[in-house]
Amino acid sequence: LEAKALFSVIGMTCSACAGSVEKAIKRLPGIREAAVDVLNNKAHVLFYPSFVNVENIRETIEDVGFGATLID
Ligand code: 9UX
Repeated sequence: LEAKALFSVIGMTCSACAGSVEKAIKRLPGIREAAVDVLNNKAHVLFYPSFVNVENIRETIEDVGFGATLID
């Protein structure tokens, strides 16, 4: 079954920032959908928990150079 996570992402200042975060999340295994919203500083992710978890996704966002906190 898929799970849903919403992250607060700190430090994105243009839409290309959001694009690079989205691309990095989508490169992980077990991601169904990733939508990064630069205006609201959010990342919405649908994923399969048997392949990837919230901390994997959070660390991936940070590896791209942004702060990430799970909010829901
Ligand atoms: Mo936009 Mo983000 O010029 O690192 S890509 S600020």
